[in-house]
Amino acid sequence: MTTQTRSASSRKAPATSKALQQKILHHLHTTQGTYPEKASALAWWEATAAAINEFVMAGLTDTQKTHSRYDTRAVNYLSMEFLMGRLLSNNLHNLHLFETTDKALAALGQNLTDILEQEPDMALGNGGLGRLAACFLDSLATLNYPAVGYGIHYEHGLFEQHFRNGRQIERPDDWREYGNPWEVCRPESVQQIKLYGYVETVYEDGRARKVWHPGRNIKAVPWDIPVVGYNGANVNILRLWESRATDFFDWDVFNAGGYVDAQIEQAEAEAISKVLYPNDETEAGKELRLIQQYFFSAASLADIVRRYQRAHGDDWTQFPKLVAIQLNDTHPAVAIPELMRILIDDKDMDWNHAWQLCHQVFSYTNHTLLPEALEKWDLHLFEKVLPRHLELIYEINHHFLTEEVEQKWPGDDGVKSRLSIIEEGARRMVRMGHLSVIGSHRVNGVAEVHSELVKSDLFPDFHALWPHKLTNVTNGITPRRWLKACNPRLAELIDRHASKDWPVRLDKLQKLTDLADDARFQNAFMKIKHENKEELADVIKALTGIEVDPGAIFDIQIKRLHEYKRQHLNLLHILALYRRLLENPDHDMVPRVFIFGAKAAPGYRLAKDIIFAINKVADRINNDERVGGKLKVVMLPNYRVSLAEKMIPAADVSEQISTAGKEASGTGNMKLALNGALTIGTLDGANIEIAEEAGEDNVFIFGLTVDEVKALNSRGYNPYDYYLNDAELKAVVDWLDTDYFTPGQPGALSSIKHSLLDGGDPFLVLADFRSYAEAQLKVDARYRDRKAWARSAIINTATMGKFNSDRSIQDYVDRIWKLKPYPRDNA
Ligand code: CR6
Repeated sequence: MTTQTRSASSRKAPATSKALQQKILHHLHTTQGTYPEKASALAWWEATAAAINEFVMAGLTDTQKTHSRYDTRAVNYLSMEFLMGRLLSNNLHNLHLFETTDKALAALGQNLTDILEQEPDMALGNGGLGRLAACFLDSLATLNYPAVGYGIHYEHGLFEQHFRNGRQIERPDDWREYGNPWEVCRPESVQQIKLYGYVETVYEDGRARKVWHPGRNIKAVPWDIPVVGYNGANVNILRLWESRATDFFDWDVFNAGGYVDAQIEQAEAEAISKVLYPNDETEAGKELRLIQQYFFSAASLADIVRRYQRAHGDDWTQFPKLVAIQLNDTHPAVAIPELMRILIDDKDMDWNHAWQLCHQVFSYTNHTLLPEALEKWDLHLFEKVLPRHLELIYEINHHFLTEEVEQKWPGDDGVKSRLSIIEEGARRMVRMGHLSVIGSHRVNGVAEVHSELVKSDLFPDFHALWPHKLTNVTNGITPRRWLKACNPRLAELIDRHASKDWPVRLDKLQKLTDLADDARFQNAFMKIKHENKEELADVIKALTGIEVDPGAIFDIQIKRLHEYKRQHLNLLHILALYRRLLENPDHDMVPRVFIFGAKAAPGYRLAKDIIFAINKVADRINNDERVGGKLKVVMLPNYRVSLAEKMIPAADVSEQISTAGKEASGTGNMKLALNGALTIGTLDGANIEIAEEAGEDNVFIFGLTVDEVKALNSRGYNPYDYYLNDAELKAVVDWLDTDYFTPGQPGALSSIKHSLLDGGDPFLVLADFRSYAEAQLKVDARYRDRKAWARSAIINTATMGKFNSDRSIQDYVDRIWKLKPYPRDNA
């Protein structure tokens, strides 16, 4: 057996369009119970998905057989979020069935593009962290690494966003209201999950044993979503757990007239997987959230242990050789004490042996330095929900502090209290980050600068204690979804000018740098960008009624709405441009369309106010004749993966303007640059590495650096210093206080001004404003030189090879997971 990724030429020939046509018709008849003249677009989508599923399932069973034949080491990727988006188009591309299906449907009088639009996004995540998990699954399958994604089968994914009078309104997302053709329920792998109750110490054979008497039992039902690798590679699974009431509910209560109580119990059990918490980067601290975390971690571990024991029984020697478990942020950190509980309480293992196994299998990825996102649980809440786990955490902590910390820093109580899993204070807290670091053999950050800050600022004592534990794996994105599938014209141009295997060897795009000055190639490249902009203009018109000119610069900021991401910095600059145009209608600027997409956490007031402000400013500017079409502002509603796929190929400018030190990595920055957008950004997260790859000439860097931010903050930052010394800045900030953008409602936008001045401007918006505005002038100047712009755009596409998520996965494999690839038999 070879351990290489299969090349394009060695894969089996895909189906003919005739054969596919038959399959689709067959499913239209037999699974949809309808016929072509009558079928709705949704039925066509279902039938097409069912036809493609035949190939998917064949790949899945072959992969599973291969894994069990070779008893493979696998990574289990535990994540509360998987932002998968739509699957049909992706599966068609990865199976090389896109054109064939297009033809097959055309012969049936259907249009594939319209049919693809029927699929609801699988939005089981908030943003970057969840989308990263989805890209990683794509790469793991493509590289033939044995892997299982484990998460939660949320009934409602991230809320649907609507605007009412410019304000964000949330509506529940119902992605599987009418079923979902990709998922397979696996009743044979159901798990029972315990919660609440108390712990009893029983003495047996002169030994004390702990017995947890749970107060509740919940059933965890697994749903498998196949993850199709590119080029007929492996098909792995994403296993999502749904919560249900257990079967052993109390029939006596039920019969005694407790019908309603029984129903309530059922509703409570089902609440666990009911809804995704819509907070990006903030910890909710709610009991239900802790239960969600435990629920899916415990179900996943039980499944991992079951799979292991099926082959190895009670021989635990192979466990760390076959099992790697990655904690995607601290959300599944409770898996660490849960594995200890299984090994010690259920499998009768001694502490040291159990801890050794634990430590060998777990590793943890940190995705943020923001204090509000570093999870801590109130100790009493934790004890109520997971009494046995709290005991185990105390014991882990005791061993750690008395053995490791005391050894290194004898008698130092300061360092002990800093490193303790338990935070002492008015309310005692369990620090999940500490637990994750202590229980893992490797901890990584997600971009170079972020990983350095994890070492120096977040976990300096841990770094001193274990200098080799902390490492970096820079994030990546799958070029299959984020170039091949979403930007077919550019993909085709690259096929012709670089090499055809770029979707698995993204570094081969480098060849395009040779063509960066070639006038014909430049024209072809820019023509594609223009066509993509025309398509996005149609989408904008359809969604908002706003007409935009594809000849203008399309300047795009897409990401969650957060103060640290500074959409309001972008907004202040838009106001400055508007003001310049009002003061001088002949003001010379390249026409620009600022396009936003962003959801705000429903409870995040200021973020919602910023959305409102963008919408109100957009209303005013877009309807002001005086700007002469030079300026347009668009906020697209309900930003999500499938909308990103339409926006990214059409971007000229990519806004990556977070306060330095705040954005751990960013991954939208990579997608936009790969599709030929020029970044305007701070030296933050992966922007730094993007600038290194593309060259500083091909990006527009501005603003304070991480060190300058630190220095300014320690000197004492006063936003008034900037506000009072920059007339234009002062004017636009003050503008927010008038009713110019909200006629009849003065003060409707004042919260933004307030946060920037009396609120202390925690993200240094005013400090970076001037440097940002100057960088924007450079963007304008570069765009006037069409050749120079085209050159930079091409170089951006050409140099993004590093950000292939295949490279990230290979880094994880080399540094952390130590997996071997196993191409499936029969492929
Ligand atoms: N919000 C980071 O903020 C990073 C992703 C994936 C984030 C972002 O910079 O690219 O993770 N962090 O690593 C968290 O979700 C905690 C994010 O998506």
